[in-house]
Amino acid sequence: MNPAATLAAAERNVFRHLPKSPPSSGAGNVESPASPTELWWKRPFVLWVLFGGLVYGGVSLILLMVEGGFFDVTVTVFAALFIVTGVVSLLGNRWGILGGTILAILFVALFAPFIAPVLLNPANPSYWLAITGIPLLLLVVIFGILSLVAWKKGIAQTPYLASPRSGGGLLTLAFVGFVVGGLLAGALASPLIANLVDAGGAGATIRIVHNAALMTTQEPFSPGSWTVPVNGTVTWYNGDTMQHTVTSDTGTRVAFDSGFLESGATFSFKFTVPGNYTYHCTPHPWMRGTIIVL
Ligand SMILES: [Cu+2]
Repeated sequence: MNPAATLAAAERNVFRHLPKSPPSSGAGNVESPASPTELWWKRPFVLWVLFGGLVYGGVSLILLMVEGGFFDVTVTVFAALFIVTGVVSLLGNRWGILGGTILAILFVALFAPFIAPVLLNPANPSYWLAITGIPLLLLVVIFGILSLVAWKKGIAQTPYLASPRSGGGLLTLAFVGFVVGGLLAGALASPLIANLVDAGGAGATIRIVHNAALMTTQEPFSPGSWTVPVNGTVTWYNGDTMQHTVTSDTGTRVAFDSGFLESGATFSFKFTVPGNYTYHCTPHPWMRGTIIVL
């Protein structure tokens, strides 16, 4: 056998196993981008991105509740819907992709006021969830919209949606790089920042202690009871890694409210009317303290 014939035989042997070139776009591809009989790992790459982003969002929300020790119905519903739409998207279902995209937009719009302060404070225990979850949801929105736009043509026939070796793959790589970087930065910076915040506030009267929001913390405002003369000023210092408020209970003779105090922030109030002033933290109403003005 001559060398050329050997080579040709070898080539036939190799290429025999490769799938045939995809059919040109047409009516046959309108219904489903991935036929149900197709092997799961051969599904268009974009479906894996949507699955990964949505399931990560759902699992993050569950972790947030487990770590924070709280339960919230809205958060639970979002977590469940994220996971369901993620799985349905992977199956190549158009409604799953539409649902997941709308869900991601709705979530960020609804929870932006809660997410923004967390993103600004790397000492916050939920920081890593926010800094990694939000870019992934953005990726879900970008790819969700692109998939819906390309649906008629077929996402398996759209190179940047079908294969990771494409512009879409590069975009995903950039986002994943940002997520990994965010996780590392958060993990490295948060203990340092927590220590710095805890070390500050020397001039303050009352400290909001580290882990003040945990129900097991005996004196979230320390000292819990403080006496000042009339016209005395009290200064609170937030030594915790998350936001708190100093807010008078309803019915006190003079109302006061610090608004949200970031880690390391202070709030001062001058008490001009004698009386007992009980106060709390708005997001954590079990955090309580008393000021006695004589
Ligand atoms: Cu609080």
